[in-house]
Amino acid sequence: MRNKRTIIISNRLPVRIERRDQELHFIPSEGGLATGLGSVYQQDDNIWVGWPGFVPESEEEKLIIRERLAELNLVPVFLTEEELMGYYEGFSNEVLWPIFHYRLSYAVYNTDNWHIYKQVNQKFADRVQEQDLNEKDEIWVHDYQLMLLPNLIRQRYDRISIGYFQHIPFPPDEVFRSIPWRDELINGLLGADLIAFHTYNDSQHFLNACTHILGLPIHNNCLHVGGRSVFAEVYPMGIDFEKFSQLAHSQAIRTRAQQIREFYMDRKFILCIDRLDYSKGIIERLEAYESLLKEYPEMREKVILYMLVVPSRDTVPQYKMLRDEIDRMVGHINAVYGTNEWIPIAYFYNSFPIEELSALYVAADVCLVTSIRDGMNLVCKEYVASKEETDGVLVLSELAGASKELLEAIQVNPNSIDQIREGLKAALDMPPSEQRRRMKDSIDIVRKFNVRHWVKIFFNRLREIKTFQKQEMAR
Ligand code: GDG
Repeated sequence: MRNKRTIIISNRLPVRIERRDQELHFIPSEGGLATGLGSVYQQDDNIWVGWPGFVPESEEEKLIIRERLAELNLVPVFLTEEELMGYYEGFSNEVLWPIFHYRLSYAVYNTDNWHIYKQVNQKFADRVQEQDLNEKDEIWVHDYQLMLLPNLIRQRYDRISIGYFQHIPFPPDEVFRSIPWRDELINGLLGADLIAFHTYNDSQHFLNACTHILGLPIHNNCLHVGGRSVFAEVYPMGIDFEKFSQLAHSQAIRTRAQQIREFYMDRKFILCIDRLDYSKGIIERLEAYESLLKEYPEMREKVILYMLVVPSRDTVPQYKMLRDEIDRMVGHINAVYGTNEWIPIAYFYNSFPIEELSALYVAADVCLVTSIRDGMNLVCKEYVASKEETDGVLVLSELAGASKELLEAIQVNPNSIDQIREGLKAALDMPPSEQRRRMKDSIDIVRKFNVRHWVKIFFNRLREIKTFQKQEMAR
């Protein structure tokens, strides 16, 4: 009898494939999830199943990719351009993403895309089944692109342990009700034994949807589904604290941070890093920055807003419009307030290596996060982890999941331009002793509840639930 295996499943595999000089190159991802789960999927016979982020040109290329990925314990689910359009761009990003971020008017309900979403979830389930699982194995499904998968796996394996983690918010049940296929989505998740979210509110919204939409009875945070107990719980995700802390301490990064500060003439350095997304409040932040320059003219030439926006989903119409609007506003603010000696905003629509990100975190006097909705927001935690040696202040949206943990940040409502402006002003004026006191508390939290801790407590709980279910069945 073989040992127990763990199978991680997410939309994207933790690797990037590039075709250069007619050869395929495999670049491992440095993302937080990949680091946190690295110790899991790289061990023994464990695997990670997902889309490799690449559409092969031939069957022969598929075979090469499959073999190369197998060496890394990765199993690819190949998707066609049509599947990607319907499942990823269409259903995941034009229905689930806007609804789960409370943007009802952005949703585009298209039945064909829903069918493709179902078909792709089935394709993932088929690929999982080919892995020769047994009932002792453990499965961890990640995120909203795969909401139907837990139940598709459950139909084939009665007793197997299945966990699901949702990285984005879960909206109030009346918002969720807008989706025509909401019952199937909830039933899909209920195939799992443990359904986890970043915040208490998200888990409560999910439980409310189960009772108000499907009429399921709940006992505390436990649902009874076909004789099985299913738990909805809260596991706020952490970051790889050690990595960001070590980078921030390294001489190379400190030198680079110093160069950045000198380049911007030691002005007060406000940093924003986000993917291009309407949930991140980028427009609101630009309005607040303009308002700061207008209301406090003495701040002009004393500050710089360094804004890194990482390209994302820019074939979806709302994202394209957002990008145009950002271009327009940055142009407007720089043209109206800029001088020969000073450009108020340094804006980059690009992606930088992690070392450059780390140098920016070290250099920044203020990190400004203005999400209108955010499951967690890891950028603010990465900033905190980079601030053991240098001063800095975090201005954080109270509508990002991280606000429930980072209570010493200056918290603002991102829908209020006045609150963002005043939060920013307070951060810029904060005495160093207060900066250190507040940052120390935040560092302690981010260090303790890091990504490895998150993975550990999630699996511990999944095992505890399995034991509980076995005892329940024996009764
Ligand atoms: C979703 C949820 C939740 C950014 N620019 C570059 C770069 N990054 C990295 C950051 C950070 C990550 O991307 C962004 O994570 P966030 O959490 O801020 O946001 P989402 O991408 O929307 O993530 C979110 C998260 O899932 C986890 O559950 O917190 O709420 O929306 O790690 O460092 N990395 C590199 N270059 C860049 O230019 N290398």
